[in-house]
Amino acid sequence: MVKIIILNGPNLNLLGEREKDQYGTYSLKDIEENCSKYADENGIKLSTFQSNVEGELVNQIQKSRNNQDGLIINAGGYTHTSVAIHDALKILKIPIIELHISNIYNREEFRHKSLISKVAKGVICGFGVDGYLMSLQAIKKILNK
Ligand code: CA2
Repeated sequence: MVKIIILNGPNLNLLGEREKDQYGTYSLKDIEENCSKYADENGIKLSTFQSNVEGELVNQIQKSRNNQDGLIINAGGYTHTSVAIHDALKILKIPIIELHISNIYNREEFRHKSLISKVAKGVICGFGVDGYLMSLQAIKKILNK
């Protein structure tokens, strides 16, 4: 069974509550339940983690180096600023998918730069919350090769 973790960064705990035109109407709980269903049907042991705190995300990334086969991360606003998250991800030897609900390249200029892309196998962005399932499918395909 492959082990995959989905990490979500700051403010993503508020999904479905505000900015619905940008991020949709589903809550993070809805998304995680949907991903868990897919995981159960596809032989994936799925873990999920959300934090608004940069260091907690770094801790979780470090833990993943010994007990996960793949990692999906929507680092939220830290995508564009966090050297610490970039450095923690760089240590991992497992495939990493960078995920964004919105298309960060057709938004404000400050969102066009990602510190995560450099250490990610690939990026899924702009497909709304469907991107979470797409990321799971993509990482499963990489791991089954
Ligand atoms: O599109 C994405 O997934 C982002 O990672 C979301 C981040 C944003 O800073 C990135 O540039 C792109 C922000 C997440 C904020 O989520 C909210 C959800 C509901 C209400 C308010 C914010």
